[in-house]
Amino acid sequence: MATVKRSAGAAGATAGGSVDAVTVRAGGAQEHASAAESRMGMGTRMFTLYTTPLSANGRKVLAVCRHLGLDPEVKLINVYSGEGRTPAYLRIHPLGKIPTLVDGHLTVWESNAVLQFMVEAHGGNRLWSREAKGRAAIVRWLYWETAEWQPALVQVLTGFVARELGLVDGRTPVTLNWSDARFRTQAEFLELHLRGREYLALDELTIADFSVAAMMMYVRRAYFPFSEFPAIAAWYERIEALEAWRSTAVEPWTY
Ligand SMILES: N[C@@H](CCC(=O)N[C@@H](CS)C(=O)NCC(=O)O)C(=O)O
Repeated sequence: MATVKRSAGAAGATAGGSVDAVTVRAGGAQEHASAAESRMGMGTRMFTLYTTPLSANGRKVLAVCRHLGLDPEVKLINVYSGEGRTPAYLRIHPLGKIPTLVDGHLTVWESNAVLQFMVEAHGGNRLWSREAKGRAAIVRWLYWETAEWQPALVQVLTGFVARELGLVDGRTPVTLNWSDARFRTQAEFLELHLRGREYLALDELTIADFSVAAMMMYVRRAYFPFSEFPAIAAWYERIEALEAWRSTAVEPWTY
């Protein structure tokens, strides 16, 4: 979520959690590159991910890595405790946001652009499509996620997420307005699309599913009106059943 305020110390200790399942290494890049290359085959280039599984945008890239069996160097940046604002990190991403991927001289920010780069450059086009029409079917959901779905959910969830991360006084009242017009417009759109479908963009799992599911990691705890949206509920259960999804969950988002 983009708008949760930072507060020194909050939630920092939880950043590790089960994310070691996606291989967290703070060691030297060269050393890790050789190890990764020997595991992944000749010619596979190592990359570095700056991220945190505490956030939806951060977790989506970790889950896709896990699903594809990619083994990047992961540097955990807890943006909620100010780690995105250090001079060292601001040199990598001047906006201080995560996730950011660095591959040689290339730096990629924006989580959905990171997903696209990972599947093309490192994932053998799995969770992706080699056809222009297939790619268009996927990419429209990536844009929709950034432009419509995430902002709609942020509007409902910001106070709640801030409280759960310990960024605001625990006694601050939190309103979860699932009647919010902007949310309902987008949720009804998603619900209609998912009726009769297993996955969002194609007949198989793609990065569109990981992207759109990412913000859902907050909602089980936040009384999302699943009974009104049965197709969303069934689809999200399919995502939750994925090992890649489960293994990248950390407190407080572990249900
Ligand atoms: N649209 C961006 C949003 C990135 C973003 O706002 N990340 C949040 C965490 S989810 C962040 O780093 N916030 C810290 C800050 O804004 O200082 C993406 O999809 O990557």
